[in-house]
Amino acid sequence: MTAYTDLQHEIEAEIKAAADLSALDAVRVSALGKTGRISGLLKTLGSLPPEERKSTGAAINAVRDAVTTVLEARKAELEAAHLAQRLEKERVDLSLPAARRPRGGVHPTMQVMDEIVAIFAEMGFAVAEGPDIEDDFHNFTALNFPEKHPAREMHDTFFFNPDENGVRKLLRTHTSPVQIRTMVAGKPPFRLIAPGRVFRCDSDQTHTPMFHQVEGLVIDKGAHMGQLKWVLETFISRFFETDSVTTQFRPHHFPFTEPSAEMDVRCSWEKGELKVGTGESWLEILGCGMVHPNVLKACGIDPDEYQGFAWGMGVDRLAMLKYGVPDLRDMFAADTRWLAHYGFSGFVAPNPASGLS
Ligand code: 2NL
Repeated sequence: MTAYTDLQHEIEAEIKAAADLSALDAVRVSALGKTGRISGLLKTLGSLPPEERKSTGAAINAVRDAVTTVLEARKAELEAAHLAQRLEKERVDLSLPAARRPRGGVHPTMQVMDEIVAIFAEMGFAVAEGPDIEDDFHNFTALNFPEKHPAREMHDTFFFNPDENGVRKLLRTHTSPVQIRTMVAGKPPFRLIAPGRVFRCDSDQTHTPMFHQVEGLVIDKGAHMGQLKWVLETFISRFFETDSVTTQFRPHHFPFTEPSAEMDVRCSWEKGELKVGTGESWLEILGCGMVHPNVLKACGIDPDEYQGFAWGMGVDRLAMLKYGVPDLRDMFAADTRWLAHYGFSGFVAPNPASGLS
């Protein structure tokens, strides 16, 4: 049986020499595969005299079994080596510090926007959104702006060039059109806020051509100014995280509300730092009023059945006040050093329960 022993040794040597799993599989196929060397030997059995078949068959099977055993052992060895190599290569040391501190952060305007949304959402207000590009009807006409109102003029509003029908679109100057669209599309009662960017053709120390606003609207049968006062004072108390909120309402004028007011909160400035709640100063926070009957009519709501109150506030200014940003123009300078100082973590969403800031 030396011929078989030689073959066995030859194959075993090849198995040992196989450097990886694919080389080993090639050896397996060439030895044990359908047309492999050992299978070839088994096929010769039929041509042997019957008395030799049994012993020769047993001898070939013994070679096959021996080769199979060596093959399995080498396979296990190569697999273990492969796994060890992968584990070494893909090793992660979880005790290492992060490679780099995360760059960027949540802009104070967006932080405050999220805080405002969180407070009103908890009070049961829905959040509505709409397009930045608006038309005359939703931005002005439905809001009871007289045809010749100065806010419609070029110096306040960014108008687009008129289209082929002479209709000119514009960049919304407030988020009120969002509420108009919501009222036109739905049925009262409404209780919603509309956060978003707004645009006015105005740029100086206290004005940027783009800024952010949150407006609020309540439409219901018995809505009244006492509720407006409660909603706004509750908001101020949560936003500035103080229990002692004193407000004053100064008469004002907006085309879309009647009566209209501006609301101030009592505050003090100590070493340039704002404290809301107590003090001798008043801080102007927002404008508000009872929704003008003409606005309700423009939205298909009967002013004899429903009434409402609304308000609007500038988010960027509130962010500056709450977080001590001194200059409005830095807010939109896109300076990453400024953001590193004034920015917030993107991993902590404002929540009235766990804390706003
Ligand atoms: C301000 C004043 C205000 C409103 C916005 C409003 C919206 C509709 C109907 C009536 Cl659909 N009113 N919004 C009301 C009063 C004041 O904003 O100084 N914003 C920065």
